Amino acid sequence: MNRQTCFLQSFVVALSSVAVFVLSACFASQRTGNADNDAAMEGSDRGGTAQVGPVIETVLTGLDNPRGVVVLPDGSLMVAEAGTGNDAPQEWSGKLTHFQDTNRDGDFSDEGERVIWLDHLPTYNALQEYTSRRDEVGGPGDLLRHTDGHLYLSVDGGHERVGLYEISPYKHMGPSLSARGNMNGITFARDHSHIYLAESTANALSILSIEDGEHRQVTHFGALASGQQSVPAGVAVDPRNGDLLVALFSGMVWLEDGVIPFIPGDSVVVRVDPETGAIEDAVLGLTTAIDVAVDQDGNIYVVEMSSDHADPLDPAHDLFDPDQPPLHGGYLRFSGRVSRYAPDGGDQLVLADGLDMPTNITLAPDGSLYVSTGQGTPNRPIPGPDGPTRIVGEVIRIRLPGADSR
Ligand SMILES: [Ca+2]
Ligand SMILES: [Ca+2]
Ligand SMILES: [Ca+2]
Repeated sequence: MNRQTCFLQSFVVALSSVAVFVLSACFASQRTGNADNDAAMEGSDRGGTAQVGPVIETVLTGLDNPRGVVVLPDGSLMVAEAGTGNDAPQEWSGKLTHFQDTNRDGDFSDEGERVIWLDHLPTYNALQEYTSRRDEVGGPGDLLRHTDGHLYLSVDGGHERVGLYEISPYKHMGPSLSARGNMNGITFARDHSHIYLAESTANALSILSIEDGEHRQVTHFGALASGQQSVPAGVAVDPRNGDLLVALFSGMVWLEDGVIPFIPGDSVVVRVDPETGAIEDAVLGLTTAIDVAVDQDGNIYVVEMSSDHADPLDPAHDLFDPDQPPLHGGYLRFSGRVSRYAPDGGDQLVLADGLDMPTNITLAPDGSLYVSTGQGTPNRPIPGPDGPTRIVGEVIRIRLPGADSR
């Protein structure tokens, strides 16, 4: 827990325009890593981080496909987990958990620090459900916290078990507000009266009224550069003007001699006018952009899940056999990253690289970023940067130099 981590993959060095940033960030991160972990956890070493790069810490590990993260006012975390992907109903393992460091020792592993709010929520793996040849787990997904204390959780449990649920501060899960299709990413309108939905199956962005459940499509996304479906995966509101930033993950490309799962560089983040639905490019040249966040100054944070495809799986592959050979399983593992772009989409700064299949990003009130990693069947053997390893769901925190800290 709390280990300071510097992610640097050698191929990044080839990207000369960003290499200097990454290298300086990593060396700075290592220096900061020598600081007292507890001080780093408490964010009390603010003066010492003035000139250094991002500090990356693992705050939660051993999870089953962590997805949406909410940071509560007291610094505790609510985390949605999509589960293991075992879709036998008696084995459903999707859940929502409250992680609170009650003894303030910098971890969430002490007695009573993990309180499960909801469990036994549906989970499935796309390998069997859609014979996708990829190890991809669905279940509880994105998570929001309303100013009135309610949580909103999107669930994609397979077999059309999709929904958007309101969860009371007393842990009661209400009926679904919408079940029209997959809602991979959700975000509040600035006044919290409505929720925007990134609908990957419909290739659309919609808006839902919390009061009466009225649903309206804001825009539909057309094909990307190679003719593939856009597959909106993440959505965020620009706090300056209410624009929506939407991560278009990109779908499969059918060629005469076969299917390409995705084409590196074809994924984008677009900016959508919430009134007119007009779409303009925000960040181009991405690969599997899966989530996005925007800060008060309009800077755009983008999560790319993987840099390439690798080792597609046979649909009959036993994902739960711990003795299988280490295979990537559709996506090149440990090649995800988090970048920050200027409001106009320029000036890329890589904040974290070499991440294992990150899926979700949350910008906390103190300016730190929480990123969920380790998509796929928990414990499945995979190739790692230092040899064979296994899939582990984690939440990392990225603290930026100069950001507010509590
Ligand atoms: Ca603790
Ligand atoms: Ca402890
Ligand atoms: Ca999200």
